[in-house]
Amino acid sequence: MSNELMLILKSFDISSELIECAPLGNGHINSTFLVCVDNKKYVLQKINNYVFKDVDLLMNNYYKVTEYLYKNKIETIHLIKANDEKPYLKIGDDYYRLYEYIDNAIWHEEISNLELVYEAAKAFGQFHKTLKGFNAKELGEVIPNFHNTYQRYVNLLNAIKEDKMDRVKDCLPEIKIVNSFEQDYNIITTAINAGLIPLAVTHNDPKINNVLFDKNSGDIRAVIDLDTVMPGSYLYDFGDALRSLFTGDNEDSEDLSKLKVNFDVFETYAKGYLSEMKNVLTKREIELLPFSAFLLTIECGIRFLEDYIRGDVYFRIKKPNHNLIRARTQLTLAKDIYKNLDKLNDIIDKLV
Ligand code: GN1
Ligand code: MG
Repeated sequence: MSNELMLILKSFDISSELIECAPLGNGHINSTFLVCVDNKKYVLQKINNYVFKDVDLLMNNYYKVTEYLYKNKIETIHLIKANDEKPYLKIGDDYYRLYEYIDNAIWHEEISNLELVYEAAKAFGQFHKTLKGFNAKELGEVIPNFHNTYQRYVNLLNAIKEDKMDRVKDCLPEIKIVNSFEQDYNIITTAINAGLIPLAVTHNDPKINNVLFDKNSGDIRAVIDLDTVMPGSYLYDFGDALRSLFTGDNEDSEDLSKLKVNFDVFETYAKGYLSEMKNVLTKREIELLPFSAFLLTIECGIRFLEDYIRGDVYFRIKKPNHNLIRARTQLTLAKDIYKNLDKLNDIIDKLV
């Protein structure tokens, strides 16, 4: 057992004998471990403080939201407080959090059937609906302008101008695609500023693998990965969930023909989400549901492209062109969603 790990656990008041510590999950940002001590299981995460500049703010959000969910009888992550009563631990420049492992639960990396899509949509709908009672203004902005697509675009333009790694020459077609949608990037933020869309508590990483299901019954258990919970728009989560479902395991694929709208998935997700949120969403939000899938997808492409141009400083990569490959998949998908917006709007019209 490494001394560092022992010290960390001790700071969370756990001094029994460690049995096992193994990597868990496959996020791009934090490092996550399953830690078994005596007969209890915990999740230990080293928080990436390059990505999350203000860990104290992040962990305060995390704590407030999980407490609120818990009080409202929604199963959630139970953070263990460190010896100084903070819900995280700082050692030198490193930050850690520890929480109880949610046992007898499974998650799905991919969707094997539409029922699962429906359930995941319901889980995020339930998350939104429950947190509607929580004032979003009580939360800090973990990553400022996280889903401000226009700002993401400006960041990309700056990276292109600087071109420090001399990589712009490798991605001219991708830059051209991004430029062609410039007029669409501020549609949601404009509606928020005009008061047509409320500021709400949003998850901001609504992937299928962030929903835990009961191992035996298959019922929804909890929504996890709460790092990016912050004030935002319900549309950010709706759009990003569809982006991630349409992408499936093709985020790294060089076969771009797979990056397409799946109408059944869209309809099922919308159905599941609206079963919880139909009476909460405003007219403008409902109108923008299909558009949000496009916007969040192109935004993700913009982010990967910017990171490729800057030299892969944000997203962990496994091969040299990884972020450019990721950008290509997301831009291809975004174009396909855009092309099909009328059909997607018809689906929503039918549902409401
Ligand atoms: C990052 O680490 P992971 O896979 O949960 C990113 C998301 C992106 C996603 C793309 C904090 O999430 O915004 O959509 O990669 N998270 C952060 O795969 O930037
Ligand atoms: Mg995540």
